[in-house]
Amino acid sequence: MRRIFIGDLHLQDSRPDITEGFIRFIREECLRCDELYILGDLFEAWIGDDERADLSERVAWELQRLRRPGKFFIRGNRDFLIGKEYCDLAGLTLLPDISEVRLGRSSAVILHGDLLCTADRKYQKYRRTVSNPFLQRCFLALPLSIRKRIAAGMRRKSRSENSVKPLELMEVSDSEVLRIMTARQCSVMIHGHTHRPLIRDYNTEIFQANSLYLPARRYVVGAWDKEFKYVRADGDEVKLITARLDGRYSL
Ligand code: LP5
Ligand code: MN
Repeated sequence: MRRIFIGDLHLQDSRPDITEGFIRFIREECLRCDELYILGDLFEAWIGDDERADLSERVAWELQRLRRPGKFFIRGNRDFLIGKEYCDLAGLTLLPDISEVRLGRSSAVILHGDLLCTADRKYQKYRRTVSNPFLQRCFLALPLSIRKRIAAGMRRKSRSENSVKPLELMEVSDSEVLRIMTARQCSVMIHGHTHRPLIRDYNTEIFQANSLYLPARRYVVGAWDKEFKYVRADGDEVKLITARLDGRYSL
């Protein structure tokens, strides 16, 4: 069973090269896999399923006609408003923010990754606020033009705050990583969000459901640009692959 994990594509009209690269990836790489997991931030910013934009419709169409792999989606901090309507259009199964997938002998916990940045108190407080269903309903009831203006204002504010935030604050907290992996009995974690792809080994063994202890290992997928990194798992053989938008792949 081959599974592919990607995230942080940040698809937007100003980067048609990434959209084309993603479509190529779907048509070539994803055709050879059984399951595709999109770990959030598929789009640069999502203001509601009712915004019928050419970009998101094209992406939905390409994903929908990809018959073979199962397609799963976890929301990111840019597209947490993606709902059932868009997922149905794209043939995506919407998964909870923290989910699990079995990889051969081990289990993996998968998530966008923003929940792991617990040192960034201000962000976590903001996240709790915008996760409020009532606030989301009020936002979605606004005219699209106003929603666009608010989203642009939030992006500006986020960019300006991030430019002065210390990097340690925006990094994931290892204690939170191990807390989640232990609680869920998953020796593998796969996420994105930080845009700093890596493989991190921990000196901690995690009890697996099948009575095995396996060392904890965390994989971070990268943001999409001319080059990007994604995770491919064949059974429990997991690799972080470097790929290019033009379709040339290497390990
Ligand atoms: O996204 P990125 O990489 O810049 O930074 C994130 C965190 N920032 C965010 C904010 C998003 O970028 C905004 C996306 C808009 C989505 C669509 C709108 C839907 C609205 C629905 C309302 C119910 O997630 C950033 C982290 C960083 O990752 C690293 O982890 O640090 O966190 C922040 O910047 C949080 C700030 O500290 C405070 C939040 C700024 C927004 C405040 C609202 C102001 C409203 C202004 C309106 C005109
Ligand atoms: Mn993110």
